[in-house]
Amino acid sequence: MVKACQDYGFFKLINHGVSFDLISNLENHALNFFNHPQSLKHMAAPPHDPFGYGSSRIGSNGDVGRVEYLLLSPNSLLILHQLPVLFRCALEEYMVAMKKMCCEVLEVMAEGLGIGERNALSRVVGDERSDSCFRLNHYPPVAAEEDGKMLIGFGEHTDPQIISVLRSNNESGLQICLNDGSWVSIPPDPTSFFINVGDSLQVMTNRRFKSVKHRVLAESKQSRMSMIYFGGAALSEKIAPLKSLMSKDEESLYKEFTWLEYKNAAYKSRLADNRLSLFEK
Ligand code: GA4
Repeated sequence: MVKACQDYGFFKLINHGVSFDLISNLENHALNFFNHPQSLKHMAAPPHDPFGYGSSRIGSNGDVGRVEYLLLSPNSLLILHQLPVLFRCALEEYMVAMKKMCCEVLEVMAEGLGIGERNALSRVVGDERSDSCFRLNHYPPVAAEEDGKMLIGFGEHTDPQIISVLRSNNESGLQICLNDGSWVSIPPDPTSFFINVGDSLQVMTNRRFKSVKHRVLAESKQSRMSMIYFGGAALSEKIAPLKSLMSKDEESLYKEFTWLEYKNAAYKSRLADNRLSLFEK
């Protein structure tokens, strides 16, 4: 796991123990939601709020993609009462399972990194004030006349949080960027999860782990759906290299900042920007 995070910032998680029923129950509710008419879906989009339903636009700085989505936080779930109760229950249950899984993965990572304190990373995401969010992305099928064109579903970017846990249906599209700049397609696997190292974990490991650049191409003749949990820190948490990981004379490669500061900067940026460069020493 440590080697994968160092070399790619990405790996596939198998034998994760999350029940398939929990996953497919949420998937069914989500597909049902995306099958509703556009006008109805837009009712689940509070104005000036990144959360809720969105289509084509990603963030508020001019990025677009061939995707529609629901972006949620545990709190926004309470406000979006337009969503059916059973859908909200499925979302809540899934988010709880993802938070637990993020913590387990982060504990294994800490152990692999040789950090004595097993919860040095997991306590940040496990904190009850942690600012995590969740995204359902629905990529419509590509029409025959569009076949062969390179259509961008979700443009290249790194995730700002600590780790992200992605699960998709059996349709392709996800690609990750390797060190040499080449793009590699990730074969879909609906029974597994894919873990991305985010910008915050790159900082917490003083660049031992790499925040992975990834994107989604719209290339499938069936619709692709992915669900991603972004495990983040509490707003007031200082994002800095773990002392227990640093060798004697090692210095932090980053200026000090809180997750709130990083998040504010991220929300002002364009999707493909290198957000960490602002905080490098
Ligand atoms: C990328 C990872 C998550 O999907 C997200 C995205 C967020 C958004 O869609 O509102 C951002 C993007 C993401 C980073 C830069 C800004 C903010 C869109 C955008 C252009 C929810 C997140 O946390 O950062």
